[in-house]
Amino acid sequence: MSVLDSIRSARDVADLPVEQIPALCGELRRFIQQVTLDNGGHLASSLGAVELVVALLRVFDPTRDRIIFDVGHQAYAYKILTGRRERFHTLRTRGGITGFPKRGESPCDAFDVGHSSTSISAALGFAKARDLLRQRHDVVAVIGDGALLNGVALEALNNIRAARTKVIVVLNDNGMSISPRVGGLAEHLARLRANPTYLKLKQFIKGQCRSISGGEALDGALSRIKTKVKSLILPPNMFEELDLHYWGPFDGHDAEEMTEILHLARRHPESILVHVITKKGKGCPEAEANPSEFHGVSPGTSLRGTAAPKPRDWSRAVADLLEKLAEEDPRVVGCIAAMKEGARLADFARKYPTRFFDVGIAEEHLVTYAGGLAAGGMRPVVFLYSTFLQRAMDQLVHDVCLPDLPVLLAVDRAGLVGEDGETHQGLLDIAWGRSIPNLSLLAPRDAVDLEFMMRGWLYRRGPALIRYPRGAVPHSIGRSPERDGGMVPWGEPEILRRGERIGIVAVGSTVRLALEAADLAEKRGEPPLSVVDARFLKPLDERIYDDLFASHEALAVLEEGYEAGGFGENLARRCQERGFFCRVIPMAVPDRFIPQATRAEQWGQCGLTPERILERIRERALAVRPSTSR
Ligand SMILES: Cc1ncc(C[n+]2csc(CCOP(=O)(O)OP(=O)(O)O)c2C)c(N)n1
Repeated sequence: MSVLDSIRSARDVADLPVEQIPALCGELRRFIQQVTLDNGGHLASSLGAVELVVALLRVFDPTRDRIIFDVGHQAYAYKILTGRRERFHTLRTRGGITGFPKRGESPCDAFDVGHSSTSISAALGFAKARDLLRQRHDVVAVIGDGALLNGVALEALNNIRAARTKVIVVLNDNGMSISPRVGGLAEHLARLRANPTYLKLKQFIKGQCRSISGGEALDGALSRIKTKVKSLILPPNMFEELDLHYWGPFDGHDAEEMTEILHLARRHPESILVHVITKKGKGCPEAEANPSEFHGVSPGTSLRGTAAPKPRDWSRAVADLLEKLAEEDPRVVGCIAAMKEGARLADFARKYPTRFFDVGIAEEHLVTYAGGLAAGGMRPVVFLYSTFLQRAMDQLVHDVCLPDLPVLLAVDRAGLVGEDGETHQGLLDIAWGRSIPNLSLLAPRDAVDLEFMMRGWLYRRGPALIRYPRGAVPHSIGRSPERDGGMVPWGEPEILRRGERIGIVAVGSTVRLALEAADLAEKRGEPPLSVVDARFLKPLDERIYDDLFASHEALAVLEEGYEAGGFGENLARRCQERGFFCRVIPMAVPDRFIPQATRAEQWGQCGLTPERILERIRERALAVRPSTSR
């Protein structure tokens, strides 16, 4: 029986003889690697946090203490050791173990996470609630060095003194975000990491730990540490300046040392930050050598590179166009928040190092920074995943759209994202984007329109948001040879097929689906359906839509976004207001969080299949047949 087999619950980790810990960590690593390569997920970060997780579970009781992981992408070992080993092979699949901690999945998951830098705020909240309810347990935030440099985390650090409570912050420092971390504070961390004074202090704390047996000895040790700290001439330390005691740096792969330090931190009377150094990808040579590539892997990845070559994706197409536009116009610059790899911007960054800005995980700053660049005369293209744009909505409204600045938001992973699940769905940008004055909202169906739109933005005024989904980019959809080269003008929808009484208006990624539904209707001998590619969700070409309302009894509207506040709802309202009898039927994502599954499964769950679209048209439109107003 392996050591891992003997672990049924977190309690067993605490009771494990110390000499078995290395074997446990090795087995955990192999298990995480195997499942993550098969199912996809966050490999390098989870491999780097194995000993840290084991140490946390030897010191804290996860059912009583609250351990809050930041992002949660490093918590696979935690999931496995807290009763989810048997189901771990279902990681990130439909109905399976989720890729991030989730309260509904286990009582050991203290907080739902996925977006970065929330752990210290949540920990402070938990600690305050504990104090007010007169409970006694520990609250621990485990945060990476990339996530720590985000505004939300810094706001929480700033609040620690005022909150007058106790939290333990474990800073898991691997020197990396997805790519190497960037910025002035990042360098501050590097200095702390390398500082010999702190190393001496570390030796001292370690010495004290070894000598501690009971409470009295601990008190003595702590006060000696305090005196010692004071007696040392310490270089500036941002944490100490914020009244947060700083201990470290420690070797995060020495589970025994980590256990000792966490025991001590637990008994320390005030809030404390324990700085732990780890290696991203630890134990897997390929991931250690290339932690960015193995940060997140897709299903079926092999360590020697992905088995099947992947088709060109939307991110690549947008990144290539950025390069083209940058060649043509020296004002064009690219801006991103720590997602260079996902957005395929590494080539651009190499080619235009002075015109590429990675601000770290700092979406709010990113958008306002782009506003400043635009006001100063540049043409910034801001790359954001739709889900992370949520962080920067105020900046988009206040710092870009209100001053009507020429910023292009390239919104990637817009729509259903698949295995990352609920936290990462990009379903709100249409509803929000539509409501913001001055912002043009564009959804290309293929690479041809993508280029037309990006170029169009460059030679026009004002901000625009262009949304595109995860996955392969079709070069061209529904373009007849005679029409090629003749693009439909800026702002207009494109009528791809003219049917009789019923039509489908499709947004971006759903155009192909609309064509498939129309093909299916034809195959079944039903009256031909019109298919319209909306292209521009805002502003709306009112004349063309009035014509469509007038000439159709029913129009289904497909979009990969929430139905509430979506494009379909908007068209329905408009149609009604203008007094047409056309029935507009929004077909989009229903009003709930959509859990992890493949993207195709999620489309199915939301009724976005040709069969279901025809059924819904039949149910809603053909049941009652009003006369048309022409
Ligand atoms: C608000 C937000 N922006 C971007 C991301 C994408 N993301 C996930 S993990 C990660 C890097 C985090 O770096 P760090 O905290 O140092 O952890 P590491 O991966 O190095 O273990 C990023 C940028 C996110 N989850 N949330």
